Amino acid sequence: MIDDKLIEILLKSKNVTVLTGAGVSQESGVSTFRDPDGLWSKFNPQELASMDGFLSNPQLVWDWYNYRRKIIYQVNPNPGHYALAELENIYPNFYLITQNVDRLHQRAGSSRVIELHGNIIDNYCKDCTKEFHFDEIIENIPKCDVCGGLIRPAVVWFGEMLPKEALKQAEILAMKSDIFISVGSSLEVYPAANLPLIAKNYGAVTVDINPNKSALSYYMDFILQYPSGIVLPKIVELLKEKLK
Ligand code: BV8
Ligand code: ZN
Repeated sequence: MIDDKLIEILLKSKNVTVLTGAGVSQESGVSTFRDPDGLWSKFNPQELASMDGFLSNPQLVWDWYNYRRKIIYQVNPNPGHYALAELENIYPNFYLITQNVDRLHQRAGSSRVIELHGNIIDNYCKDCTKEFHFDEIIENIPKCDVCGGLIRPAVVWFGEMLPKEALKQAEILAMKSDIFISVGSSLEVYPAANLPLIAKNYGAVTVDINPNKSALSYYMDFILQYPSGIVLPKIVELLKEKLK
């Protein structure tokens, strides 16, 4: 499953960077946008996850995020999340860049996490950006108590800029990486999908962990077509054996 050469390279690496996508949460039961669930499959996620979609039907978009929040509140991190948290203990210069909004990495113990697309737990007012945290699911879309504006989830929608600081830090990490590992991402969403290319251009060894091919698999030095929940714990186990 895992090429000895990859383990050798990992053992020699100092700056190890991982970029995760929705696939890493799949084994926790958080399906990606293409939910088999009939309720949402008739909507195009790219429309729902956009300001236009929100403005044209705020309650529908709010319902969609509530549907996803309910799932996230019921699931747990999987072995892939925990393995990534372990890598943080093995490498002082390990960083985790995620496109995911479910905060499962943090729940698995990862602390050096860069969220490129925000998170689905927090909210803020669309007009005055006041932040709102709700302990339970609010069925009807709430309004800001300061300016009356609609409250929205703290995610980055399609067509919205990514948080500047997070993107800058991610690009610098990509440039500095000895090895850059993409896990569970189709690598179709930009600018996140630029990161493995930046890493490669700056000399990193690149790895793609995805049971299917991603948009950039053919660029990668190593392709591991297995579920992340299987292969990441295996990599950690092999590293720990060698580091004993
Ligand atoms: C921006 C938060 C400037 C919301 C998300 C035309 C060409 C190129 C780019 C563009 C274009 N038109 C517009 C753009 C820019 C656009 C973009 O990239 N569009 C793409 C779709 C073409 N990007 C943006 O809009 C970004 N902003 O660029 O601002 C700008 C402004 C205006 C106009 C242009 C530019 C903002 C992007 C952020 C969007 N927000 N999420 C929410 O979640 O509701 S992105 C959303 O998609 C999620 O974050 C999710 O992570 C991501 C999907 O990507 P993946 O994570 O890779 O997930 P995916 O489902 O695709 O793939 C999962 C993979 O897992 C699969 O490959 C599968 O095989 C694998 N898998 C399955 N099981 C497992 C597994 N892997 C491992 N183990 C398993 N067990
Ligand atoms: Zn407000």
